[in-house]
Amino acid sequence: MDERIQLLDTDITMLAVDAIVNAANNSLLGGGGVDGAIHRSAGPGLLEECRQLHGCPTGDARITKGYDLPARYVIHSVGPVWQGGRAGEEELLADCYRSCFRLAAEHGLQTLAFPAISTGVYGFPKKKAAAIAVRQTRRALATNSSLERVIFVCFNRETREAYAEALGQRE
Ligand code: AR6
Repeated sequence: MDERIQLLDTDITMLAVDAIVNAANNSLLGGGGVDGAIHRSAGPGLLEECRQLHGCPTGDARITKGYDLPARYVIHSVGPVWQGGRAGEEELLADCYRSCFRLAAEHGLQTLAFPAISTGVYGFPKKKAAAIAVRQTRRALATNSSLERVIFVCFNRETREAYAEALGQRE
């Protein structure tokens, strides 16, 4: 099952996959980090479509077209802000991954790339986040046979190490 999971050190906006996931905020109207990069590369059509969605609750996800991106779709998911771990953050982050995989299944997507949702500005501990991402991905791969490849984009070394550990690899 894990041969369908791949770690890539890259900028997620470069990937020609069926969908890239955006680590968005509740407004879905853009921001910094990966969200800013995705909106910049996709062009103004993305923001226009996002405006029609009227936001998204934490833990949920919405799908749009990819516009000028090489990816066909963008799945916007809103991760929790880390508040110390007692505000349901782990469950909310798991909800993000479940929501993304639900949309991927509904749209018959075969290739999907994730950033490390919540682990930037939102401060979620990288190792805990990677363990949650890997657990939910393994579950989705076990039930969704049309999913051919799930890429975890590692934007920095700590993120790659966290995923490698979660996948049980040694680096
Ligand atoms: N490609 C892949 N990963 C990236 C890229 C990129 N181009 N740029 C950053 N990352 P963050 P969050 C990594 O802060 O913590 C925004 O303002 C980054 O290194 O983008 O969920 C939104 O609008 C980190 O590993 O998202 C929200 O307000 C990961 O992406 C808020 O930030 C997530 O970092 C969301 O915060």
